[in-house]
Amino acid sequence: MKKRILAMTACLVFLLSGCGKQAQPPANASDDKGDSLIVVGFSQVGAESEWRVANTESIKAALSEENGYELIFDDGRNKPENQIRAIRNFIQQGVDYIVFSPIVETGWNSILQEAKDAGIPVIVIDRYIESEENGLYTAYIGSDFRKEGENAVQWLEKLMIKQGRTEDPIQIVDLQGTMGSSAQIGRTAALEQAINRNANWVMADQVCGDFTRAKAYEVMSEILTTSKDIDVVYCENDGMALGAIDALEEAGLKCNADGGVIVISFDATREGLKYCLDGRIALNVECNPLQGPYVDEIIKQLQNGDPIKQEQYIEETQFDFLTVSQELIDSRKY
Ligand code: GYE
Repeated sequence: MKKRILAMTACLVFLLSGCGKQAQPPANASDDKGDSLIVVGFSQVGAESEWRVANTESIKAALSEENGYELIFDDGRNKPENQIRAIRNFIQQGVDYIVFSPIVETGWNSILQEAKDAGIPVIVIDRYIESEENGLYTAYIGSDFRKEGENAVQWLEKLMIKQGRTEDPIQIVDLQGTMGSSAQIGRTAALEQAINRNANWVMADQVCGDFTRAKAYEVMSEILTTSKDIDVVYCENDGMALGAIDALEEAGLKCNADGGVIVISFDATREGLKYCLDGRIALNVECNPLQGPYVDEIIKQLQNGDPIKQEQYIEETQFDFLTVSQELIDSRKY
């Protein structure tokens, strides 16, 4: 940390004097400040969704300079190889901590071993890592995606019973998130299991929409060219729900839980909840992106040598077209 800060300070002083500016920082002020800042490298998945943007903002706000941090942010642009490169750079720069949201669950063992060998604690956020060895990361903070999926399918099971639709086939389309990501794996698994236990539920189509509105619109439009006999579209995030609704409405279908196509979504961003309020999304299962304060707390605990919780799952809820309200949307932070 020291070396980097000193080099940067030297550069800054050089630039300032070169420009002939009078106000130079007092000799040691910047050094003192630099030395006391905790340097964190943050490797983010990308910017594929509203959820992701809110997640990035939350980490940036919590790990701010005023709060004692120097944050080095890297956008992985949805490619694991970019994240590996970013983490390797963080190690070379000698950061104090690495915060890492893995795009997919596998393929991280050797880079995490490099971080471990360098003595840099890694805090995994949002999605999980399937690691063969224990101790390759220090802490995890995120969501229970399997539980989110379970909440969604249980809600649908209850609705189907209420509507007396337990015999006629229920045609379900699953728009999946990025394949191999924990959010996709958990949410898809819950739906597949529910289809197995409900004799009249049919997986009409299962396609990857990559967590983006554009891709979901494209794949949903394609599906609709072969069949419009669809009862439920299970969208594994809000962006994809919006894309699917664009395609469904364009094809002349209505999206609602009362005789129309039942759209289920995850995230419960403000935009997603607006669709829920007008009934176009029937159910929106919350996935909380505001993980910055949790990361800050863990780092502060590690700094103080206090015990930490190794795994933390954030509390989440769900909203349907009957329980959502304008006040709730207005009070939403993302
Ligand atoms: O649901 C989706 C995002 O991993 C929980 O990734 C996250 C998911 C989220 O792009 O919108």
